[in-house]
Amino acid sequence: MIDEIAAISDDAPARIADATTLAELRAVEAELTGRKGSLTLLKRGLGALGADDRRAAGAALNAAIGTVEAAIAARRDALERADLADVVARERLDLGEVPTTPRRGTVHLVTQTWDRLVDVFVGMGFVVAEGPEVETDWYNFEALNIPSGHPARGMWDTFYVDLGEPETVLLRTHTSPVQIRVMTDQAPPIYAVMPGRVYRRDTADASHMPVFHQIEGLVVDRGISFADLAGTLEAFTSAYFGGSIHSRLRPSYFPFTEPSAEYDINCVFCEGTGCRTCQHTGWLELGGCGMVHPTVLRNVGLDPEEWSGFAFGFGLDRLALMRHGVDDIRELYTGDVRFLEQFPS
Ligand code: FA5
Repeated sequence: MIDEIAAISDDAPARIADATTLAELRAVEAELTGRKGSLTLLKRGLGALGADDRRAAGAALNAAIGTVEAAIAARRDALERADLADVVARERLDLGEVPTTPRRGTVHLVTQTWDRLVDVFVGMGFVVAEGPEVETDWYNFEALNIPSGHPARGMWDTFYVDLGEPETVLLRTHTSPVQIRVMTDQAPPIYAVMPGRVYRRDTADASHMPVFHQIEGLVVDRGISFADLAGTLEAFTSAYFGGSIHSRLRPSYFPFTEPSAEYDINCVFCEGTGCRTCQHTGWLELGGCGMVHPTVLRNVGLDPEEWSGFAFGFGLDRLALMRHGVDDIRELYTGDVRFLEQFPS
């Protein structure tokens, strides 16, 4: 038996060292010291030996089992530590390294459009002005020649803010009140654009949102005519959409301009041949414009005999849709990354 113990003992260290996983080590352990392991079986055979041999073999066996158990424990410890190191390496979240390959977001298409429009108009000599989104009735309606009870108020379905006198504070329905603020704050000549967010009680559909954006334009100087308005808008159209798209002005009505017009461009989807988006007219409506009404000039203390001007107000979101050939305004506001990432900034 001593020889058998020696043979197993000699073999054991290499077998234990060869186990490269905890599962392999458990198998080796079972083969050596498990219930049916070789050393365990030898131990069971001790009873058959004579007293002297039993004592000698028992001592050798206990020593061998002790050595094997210690080697297994050491190997288990090493494998467990390696396992842990592996898990740590695999699950490591090195926050210090994240910014080296970050997933970059992009500027939202509406913001890109806002910036681009401002760039085009600044290039044409305009300055940029902004006004508050919560307005008073005076700026949003009265000063723009839309007195209370005027049927034109129905053109803009309004959200009122429950502050002060009923229906005197509201979420602006257009960027036109910023015209009044600019004319009140500075003397002509004025060449300004005013981008901003506006609110209307409109139901969302393919071309409407209750919260959207406009860009207003205002020119007040001596001797400004309708030809200046038409020329400015045509120059803007080419600069923003490229040379193949043209503008046209169609007679319309706004209380704060006289004469008034709708600003249309060739349909960017069919380039004027007629399609579903342009309702087969070949034209898309993007905003309103006209010559600043004499009453509006008087409301801000300007003499209409001395000063004249033009104004326009375009749907900024719709300009974005037309430039990029998107046919549903709601796409801009769902926050779907698959849509947004098509417009890298
Ligand atoms: C106005 O808001 C006038 N203030 C424009 C103006 C300014 C006329 C200066 C004359 C002088 P209108 O309500 O038509 O006009 O709106 C202008 C543009 O805003 C529309 O042509 C359209 O492009 C956009 N628009 C209007 N309602 C919505 C909406 N619910 N969602 C998205 N865009 C809209």
